[in-house]
Amino acid sequence: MALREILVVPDPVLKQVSQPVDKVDDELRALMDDMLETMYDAPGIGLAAIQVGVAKRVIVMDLAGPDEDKAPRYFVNPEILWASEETQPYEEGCLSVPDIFDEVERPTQVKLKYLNYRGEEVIEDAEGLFAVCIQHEMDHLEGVLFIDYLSRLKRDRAVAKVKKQARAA
Ligand code: GNR
Ligand code: NI
Repeated sequence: MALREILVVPDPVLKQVSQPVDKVDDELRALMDDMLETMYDAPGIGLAAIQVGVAKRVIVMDLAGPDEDKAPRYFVNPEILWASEETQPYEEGCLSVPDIFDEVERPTQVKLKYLNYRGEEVIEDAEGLFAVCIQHEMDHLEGVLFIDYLSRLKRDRAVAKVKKQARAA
């Protein structure tokens, strides 16, 4: 396993649309292992492959709290089969937009279909933080960041702040 570099705004790679995976094989599992290690190191609760520069429809996630056992999850070619009419605001952050947090409104519940680490098809309902996180990660697969839902003023300020931090680092 290896740590990979997490891309930050305004890297144009983050705007790419990721491509479907045709086979969950050992090479893809090696990518998912690296992504999980990178996510834990950051630390974050989710990571999409495009955030490490790989335009594949792959997501890793672990929503376990600091005192809980690790609970890694893997999503390949995820699709949303259904989303609730009801929406809910949540204060989001993103490893590709470090130190910026703002409220995003998304469907409260979604029904998902994806392939797991073993390449098996899974259908699952998500709510709460799981629903927030999977929708945030699936946006990355379309080149969309949570700041894209904010006003242009807020988005421009967020990118400027990240750029300034990068210069200072
Ligand atoms: O670590 C993360 N925390 C988070 C908090 C609220 C809503 C979404 C997220 S995902 C984020 C990691 C990340 O950038 N994934 O793409
Ligand atoms: Ni993100």
